[in-house]
Amino acid sequence: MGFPKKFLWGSATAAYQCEGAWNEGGKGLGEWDEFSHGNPLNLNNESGDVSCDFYHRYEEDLNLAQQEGQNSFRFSIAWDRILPDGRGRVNQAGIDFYNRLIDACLVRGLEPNVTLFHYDLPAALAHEGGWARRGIVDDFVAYAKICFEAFGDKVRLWATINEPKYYSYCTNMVGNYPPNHRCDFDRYYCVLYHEILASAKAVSLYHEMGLPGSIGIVHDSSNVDVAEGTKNPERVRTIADFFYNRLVLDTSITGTLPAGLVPFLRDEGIDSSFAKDEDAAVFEQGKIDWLGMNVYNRMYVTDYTSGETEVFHNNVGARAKTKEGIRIKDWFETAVDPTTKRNLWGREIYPQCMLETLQEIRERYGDIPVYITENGHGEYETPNEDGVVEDDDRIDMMQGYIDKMFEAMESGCKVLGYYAWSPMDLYSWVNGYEKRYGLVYVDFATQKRTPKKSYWWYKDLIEAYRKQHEMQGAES
Ligand code: BGP
Repeated sequence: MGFPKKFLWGSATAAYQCEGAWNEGGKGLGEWDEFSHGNPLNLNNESGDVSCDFYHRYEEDLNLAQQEGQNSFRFSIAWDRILPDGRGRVNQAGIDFYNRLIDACLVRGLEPNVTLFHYDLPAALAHEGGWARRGIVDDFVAYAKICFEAFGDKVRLWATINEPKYYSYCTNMVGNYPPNHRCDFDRYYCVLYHEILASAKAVSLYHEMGLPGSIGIVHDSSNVDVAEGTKNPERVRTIADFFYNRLVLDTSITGTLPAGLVPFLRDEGIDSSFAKDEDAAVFEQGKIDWLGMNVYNRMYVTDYTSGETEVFHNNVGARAKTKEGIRIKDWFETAVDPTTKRNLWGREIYPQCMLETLQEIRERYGDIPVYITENGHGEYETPNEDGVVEDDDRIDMMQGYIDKMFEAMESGCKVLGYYAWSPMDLYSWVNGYEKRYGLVYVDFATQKRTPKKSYWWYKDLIEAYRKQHEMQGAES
């Protein structure tokens, strides 16, 4: 495949994390609005109420992205702006907002890459059981239909759901995202399954509607890397892969549930009654056109040693020393590689996972087109005396991952785009605003935007790619 002539260089956001305007424009209440307004598990006591006010300032942010040389912009639609009650009554002001946003992208040469669900469930649906209720599948498809009808003539890149696995993991295992269930395996698999079913139904509807674009799903890339010295490497790999990847990837790409998953769950005493025979046809008809991969880290695992099931997670940054991971009794546990760097929230920084995850996708699933829909680095940051953030760590980190992406492309992986998370600083789930990811610094008190050093690095990188590959007639 090599280097495509038209590569999408973009950046990615999500509605709740950047829009603000939580109670404007006819928006309904979201599960995250409720969580952020007083739940004691909202550890940093922050909310997306205002964030970087993208709802009002999107033109400025898109101008900066355009001037940086980007040619695509990833954002999500807030379900509760379109359907304030989750279903039924449509909010025209919400439709109008996203039409303005899409037009503003197009006029700047930014291909909109639009995600339908990025964690922010309407509160009305959350109260009914959220993604654990099978009926949500049809609610999601009805919402998707409204979006396809309203924006489908202009949007050519759609994603159904952002990180179904990570969403189910945080809402049901870690318990840090609402509705805050902990180590609940029944719910973890049930929510994940419903998301995948809803995604497949929406994909098949999109294809039936004959719209001029393509549709995918976004997975948080979690390639399983079994630590050296593991006694049962094959068992650990299979179980960890069932836990992290297979339900999303096998089902969305090949149209069939991963062989052996349901019997495995049954044997392990996990409720698998969510899986119905009639779903097979839905999966078969709902195969994605492309795969989005949010690449941050690998899953480095080894044999389970001892102790009860426990999740290790850090939403308070340098105030804790927790390394991210999990121990699942009798299955596997996260291994610690002391030679791998970590960010201050305890997550590995491991560029090699970009190469390994892309090669694994190609080996398993062939030439499915892939977009790196997110990659970025969270940091505490303060501008220097000239008002500029010199974010060399972010530049090093992202350059390292991009080099590995190039290596994967050279080896034949079909990668069509890369999106930096995020164009500007925005809300980081539960972490609040201290954990910054932007290429542009946002002073949240004044809403002033100032490009960081990484902004100029990304601009140069995009320009260099274009010179090298687009102008010299690389493969299209
Ligand atoms: C991804 C999410 C994004 C974003 C990013 C950074 O998993 O899709 O929404 O938040 O990770 O994560 P965090 O903000 O938790 O550090």
